[in-house]
Amino acid sequence: MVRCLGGLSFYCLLVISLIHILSSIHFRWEEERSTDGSKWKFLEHKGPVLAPPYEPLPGHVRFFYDGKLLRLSAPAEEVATFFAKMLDHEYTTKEMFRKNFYKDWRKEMTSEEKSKITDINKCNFTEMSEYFKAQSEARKQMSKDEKLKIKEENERILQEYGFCVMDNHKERIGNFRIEPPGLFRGRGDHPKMGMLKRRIRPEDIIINCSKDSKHPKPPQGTRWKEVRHDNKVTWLVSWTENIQGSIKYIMLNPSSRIKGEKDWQKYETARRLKKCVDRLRAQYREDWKSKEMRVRQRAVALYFIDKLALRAGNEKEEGETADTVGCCSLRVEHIKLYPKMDDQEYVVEFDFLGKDSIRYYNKMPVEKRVFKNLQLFLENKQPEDDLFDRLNTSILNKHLQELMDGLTAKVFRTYNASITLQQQLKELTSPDESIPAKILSYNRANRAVAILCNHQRAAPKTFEKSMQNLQTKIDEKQKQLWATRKQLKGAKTEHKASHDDRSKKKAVQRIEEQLMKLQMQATDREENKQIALGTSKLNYLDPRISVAWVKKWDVPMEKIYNKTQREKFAWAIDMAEEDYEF
Ligand SMILES: *[C@@H]1O[C@H](CO)[C@@H](O)[C@H](O)[C@H]1NC(C)=O
Ligand SMILES: *[C@@H]1O[C@H](CO)[C@@H](O)[C@H](O)[C@H]1NC(C)=O
Ligand SMILES: *[C@@H]1O[C@H](CO)[C@@H](O)[C@H](O)[C@H]1NC(C)=O
Ligand SMILES: *[C@@H]1O[C@H](CO)[C@@H](O)[C@H](O)[C@H]1NC(C)=O
Ligand SMILES: CC(=O)N[C@H]1CO[C@H](CO)[C@@H](O)[C@@H]1O
Repeated sequence: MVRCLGGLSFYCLLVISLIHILSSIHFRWEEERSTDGSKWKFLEHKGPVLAPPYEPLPGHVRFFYDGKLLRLSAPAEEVATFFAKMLDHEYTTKEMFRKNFYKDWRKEMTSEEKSKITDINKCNFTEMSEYFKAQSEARKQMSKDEKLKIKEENERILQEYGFCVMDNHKERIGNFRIEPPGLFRGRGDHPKMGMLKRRIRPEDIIINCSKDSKHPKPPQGTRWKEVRHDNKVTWLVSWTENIQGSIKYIMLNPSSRIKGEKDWQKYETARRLKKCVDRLRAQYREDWKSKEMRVRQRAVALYFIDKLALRAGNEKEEGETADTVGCCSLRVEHIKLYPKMDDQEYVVEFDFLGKDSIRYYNKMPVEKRVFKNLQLFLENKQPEDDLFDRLNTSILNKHLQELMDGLTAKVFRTYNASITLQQQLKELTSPDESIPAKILSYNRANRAVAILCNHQRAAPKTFEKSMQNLQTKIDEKQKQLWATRKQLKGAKTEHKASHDDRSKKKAVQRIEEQLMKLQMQATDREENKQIALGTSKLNYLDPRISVAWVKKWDVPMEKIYNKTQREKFAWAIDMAEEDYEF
């Protein structure tokens, strides 16, 4: 403001009055977070890196329509190249994709082009496609020097745009590049597949920064849509994408101190584990054969953490005195080995008190090498001796850090819980089922995860009573349905006015729906008797998986997340698209 008053340009006045107008508008994000107060006092950044402008194709790359050469105008050519780049992909054979693409492509054509090009099946994109393939081949063949140059240029851009100053800290910005235009893909048979994902121009972009900072400059001859100064949010830049109409943000890198984003970081770490988990597994399997006892113990402990989602040590709450253990503090008395049990070989039985004194009991067949190692670890030990005598929590945690930056036992849990939820949701959701049925499927997926994480509970005391109440409601609804059906039949035989007939029919339908909803609720409650869903939901499941699922199937968000949870996951609700993949 002070800075502005010094210059007192028209632009500054405009910005100030804009702020006054905007400050009266409340956005969802802020409403939910308002109690947190302001996120920063000073914020300065350089704005986004826009997608590079379109470079027209060289003259020798031709496009044919109905066998005849056709020179396209730059806007039409650009959109055609998006299609050409995907020509080898199955997408471009899909009817829906072709139809959506063609419709949006026509919007970019000149009227002459529109009159000439009337059938997408007569378009020949082959040369364009070949050209892009050759280009990508050439990129692979680049010399070291050329590669280095590109790397240096990227580094320069990172240094210039990749950081902001928030209060007294220089913070890394997450995704400061704006996605280039292209064709929307979507998952499965998305009805919008093939549509043109438009180029984001400065005029689409809203900038958030301090009044008294150096505002980012739009490219020469353009202007930003708006410049705002809102310290209740941590976004630096936002725009609305045209396919789903959702708002996109540029925000700080997970490494920043901002709260909420810690959560994000946690799940990003779990996603990094996803990428290297195969390597880690290969490594610990190799280590089972090590000559060193401490390495073997470490490797078996890691296997438990990976496969059983055990905690690393006994992270006791302050004042907790119960004899609880984690992986590293397991004692001989906590496991039993069975070379053969029922139909299975090499079974390990675990029985101990874990965090919060929740009993962990599990029988699991393990690999032969693990079993042999365990036998070795148990040799000449008393029941109260440590199973892993050459290991403690700090050694294990240090080892995990070396394997992957930020890796802890908890990351394995987060990874496994999240990936399991995603798989289960894919498996259990059928596209045609009703919303209540979808919610039941969601809760089932969530339950699979809770069981995996050992989030059990005793059945609530009120369980039987509340089940009975629900059953009474179901019985009443059932009677009501029969009665209404009967009336409808009666109306038909008496040739009553068709209007009455219709409203009876509607009533039957409505009651049927209500009945189904109650029945779903009963199933859900019964299945949930001894499982606590809250813990995994709040701590181990990447909320973007759930948000994406909700958006994909048009399920109301409040059926999945209650108010507290929606506040906690506001970042995910704003960020995740329906095609988000963990
Ligand atoms: C498309 O054009 C290429 C030459 O650019 C030609 O070899 C090919 O036969 C054409 N395809 C069709 C279906 O006309
Ligand atoms: C997750 O944990 C379960 C049970 O411990 C295990 O069977 C499964 O292989 C794990 N999944 C992944 C992807 O790690
Ligand atoms: C874990 O073991 C290492 C090496 O034996 C030892 O230096 C360290 O103090 C131990 N840490 C704890 C917390 O017991
Ligand atoms: C939302 O659910 C959590 C359990 O995950 C619970 O602790 C909390 O009280 C609930 N909040 C509201 C507002 O219902
Ligand atoms: C990038 C951006 O616009 N971020 C925030 C700036 O402030 C407004 C409210 O004034 C928020 O809606 C934006 O999310």
